[in-house]
Amino acid sequence: MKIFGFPLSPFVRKVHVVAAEKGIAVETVLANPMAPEPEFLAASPFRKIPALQDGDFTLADSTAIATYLDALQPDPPLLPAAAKARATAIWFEEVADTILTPAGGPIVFNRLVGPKFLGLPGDEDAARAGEVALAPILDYIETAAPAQGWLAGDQFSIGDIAIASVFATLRYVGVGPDAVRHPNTAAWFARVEARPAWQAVLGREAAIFKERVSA
Ligand SMILES: N[C@@H](CCC(=O)N[C@@H](CS)C(=O)NCC(=O)O)C(=O)O
Repeated sequence: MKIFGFPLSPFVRKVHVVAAEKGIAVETVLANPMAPEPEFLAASPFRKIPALQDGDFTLADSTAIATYLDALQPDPPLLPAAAKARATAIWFEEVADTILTPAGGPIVFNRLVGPKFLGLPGDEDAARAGEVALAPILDYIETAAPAQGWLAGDQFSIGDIAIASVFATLRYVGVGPDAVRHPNTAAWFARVEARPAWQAVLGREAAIFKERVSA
């Protein structure tokens, strides 16, 4: 099974962590939406990463891919069965995808992706506007982060993976939860980072970056 994308993307990281939690072996195929290879385009008609190819089956969108992986290998479940916990897990995945990423994206693009990877000048006003947008979202997550356990309750879920995946991207530009202002969030994030699946994915990611930077 192939996953197309670049590991800096929180959506790409999310599906890699889901696969790792479930013990599903995946091959990382580096894909650049701005210079798409035909194999990637065949899997992602709108040129978004991540995309997946499993034999003759192709799929794009991290939520769709996570749903596919969860159905292929239900154990461990990443969607709680109980109504409130399941809905809460989806809520946090949505917060990550539609609230946190749009706020943090301009910071990452204008301070890292544009200047360092694409040779484009960063728009510092847009990055600062992203920081302003990010602050209340981090404060909200602090109100929801549990002193113990996970965002949707006792069970680690797709909500934890989605939010932590955005934090891992934001860390590349030095923003995100602050241990003093957001102690519960920082402790919860440390618990996510201690998981073997997370460590395996982040280790592979570090190796890819090292290779690309030294190339
Ligand atoms: N809802 C999609 C979002 C995917 C997405 O926006 N990926 C970004 C990278 S973080 C992308 O491919 N951007 C390139 C483009 O929009 O052309 C998902 O969950 O996979």
